[in-house]
Amino acid sequence: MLLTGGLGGAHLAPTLAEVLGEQNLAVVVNVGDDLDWHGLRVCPDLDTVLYALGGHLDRERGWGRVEDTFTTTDALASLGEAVWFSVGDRDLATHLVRSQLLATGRSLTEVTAELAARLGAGEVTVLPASDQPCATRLELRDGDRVDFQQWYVRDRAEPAVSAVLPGRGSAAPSVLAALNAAGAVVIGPSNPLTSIGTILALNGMPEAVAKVPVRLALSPVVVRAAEPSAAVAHHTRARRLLLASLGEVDSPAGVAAYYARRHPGLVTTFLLDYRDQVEAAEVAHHGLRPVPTDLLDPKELAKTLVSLLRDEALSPSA
Ligand code: FO1
Repeated sequence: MLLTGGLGGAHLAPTLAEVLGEQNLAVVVNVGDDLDWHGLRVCPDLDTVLYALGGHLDRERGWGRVEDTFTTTDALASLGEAVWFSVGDRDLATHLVRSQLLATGRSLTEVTAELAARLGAGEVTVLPASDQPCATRLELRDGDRVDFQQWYVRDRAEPAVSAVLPGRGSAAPSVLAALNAAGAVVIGPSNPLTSIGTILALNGMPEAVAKVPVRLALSPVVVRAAEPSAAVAHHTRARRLLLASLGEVDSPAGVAAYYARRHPGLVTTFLLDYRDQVEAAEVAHHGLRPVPTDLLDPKELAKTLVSLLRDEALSPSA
């Protein structure tokens, strides 16, 4: 099983699907970034994972659909609407279908399965972390509270944050069932606070994850490598600012320390990039087993995951 936000998961989910076989992979996706936009339920992280699995993701931008147009957004602007959150015309279709299916009373889990089938996401099971709306809010240094997307998009992740306030909600029943049956869980290379932290803040989630025999996490940051793309650059800057605001360090050792402190014993093995292996000793110091690999090469990463998932599954669980 993979726990993920948007961008990080978009790269890892297809790789894990290849390594494990689509029918053996369930992806639990953060729903804290979700927002109601012009009466529609928009689920950025779910859509990023669904689009990545279905081959529709605009990887350049890091979200939305390839070759999308923004005619509707332009028309909204001409009608005097705020368009700081701009939605592509093809992407809009997904929000219309999701909102219409939700209006029939189906759960977000059921609606996501329907969308996954229609978007050609294959046999991978894509699960919202919760079926309840539990949008993340951020408390700013100046005392204001804003929704995650307001901070991340409208305010370009600039305001200093004093606290991440995960939405109140419970882990979706299908997530708990999947975790109960899982042999391994991989915590994806997503924002440890606003993507992974929000998943682990859901009622029932930490206990369920802790029961999974093999528990790996991937560093969301490769400090000693060039920025892969412009889209990731904003993502990285936002994560760095957020972690710095909260006194955390945006480095493999810093993220390992965060997981060890906030969720003691939850993560047993921590994958960091070989370019950052100078930090391996500090990761081990926090009680996580460091495993250097090439986080920027999906093939290399897949090989490491296969050997880890096979070895750890065979060795007595920690
Ligand atoms: N990110 C932006 O920086 N600007 C946008 O206008 C924007 C629109 C948008 C629409 C749909 C969607 O699924 C994602 C969108 N994103 C946009 C990205 C979104 O804020 C991020 O994908 C996550 O929420 C951060 O993890």
